[in-house]
Amino acid sequence: MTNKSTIALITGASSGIGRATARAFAAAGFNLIICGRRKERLEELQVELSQTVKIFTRTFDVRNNAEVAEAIHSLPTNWQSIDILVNCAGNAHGLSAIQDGDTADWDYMIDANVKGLLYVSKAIIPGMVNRKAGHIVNISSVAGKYTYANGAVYCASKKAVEAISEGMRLDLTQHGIRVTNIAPGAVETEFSVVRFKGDAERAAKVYEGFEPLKAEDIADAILYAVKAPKHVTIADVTIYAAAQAAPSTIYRNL
Ligand code: 8X3
Repeated sequence: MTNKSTIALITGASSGIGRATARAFAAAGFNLIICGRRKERLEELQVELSQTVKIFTRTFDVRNNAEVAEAIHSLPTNWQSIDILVNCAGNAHGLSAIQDGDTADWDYMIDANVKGLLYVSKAIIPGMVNRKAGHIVNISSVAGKYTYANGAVYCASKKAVEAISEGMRLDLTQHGIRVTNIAPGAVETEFSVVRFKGDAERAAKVYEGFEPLKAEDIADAILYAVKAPKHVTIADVTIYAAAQAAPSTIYRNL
């Protein structure tokens, strides 16, 4: 994929891995459609990155299929040929044993992490199929590789992302579309603050005693995957912090 007129759409671009990916892609010269729920944050990022490349923003909640379809289908003609889709929107809500789980948290995770990813993809894939080109990067998690205690529904949502990535690759390879699944381990972003509903102290403990991944570490891998030569598909990447061996196995200096 050449840098010149590459258009990438990133969901969840207002923070964390999505925002770091937007910055990495802008540095690589890609024009960007940055999407998220938080308009002001997207606008701040737009101001920052529009020094380098063309930036278009779209504010929507991936859980709302009508909003997603409207936001994507109403893109100006010169923004419609999306070359790269990065499905980054999604989060964890709560960390509880299954018997104590909050059904509103379950709905949020399934609706955003699974159904939201599908809604956005559904709005973009037909254009890629018509153009016989494209690259989809789905942000999964090591939680999609191994289930951990108190994380059944989050892990289930990420296992679904893994299955969707495989299924997309099976269905779309023949149409010239590459699919990359990236599974990060412990990345210090707003992830744990959101999971613990704003409890920053509890969130900070998740990353205590070791050097966690940064959002930029994941953005580097995403950029590597999309810049790979056309005959190469980076299918699946799992990324841990050096001190982490599995989701719940972290060697800490405490
Ligand atoms: C984020 C990684 O291990 O907290 O998806 O679930 S983990």
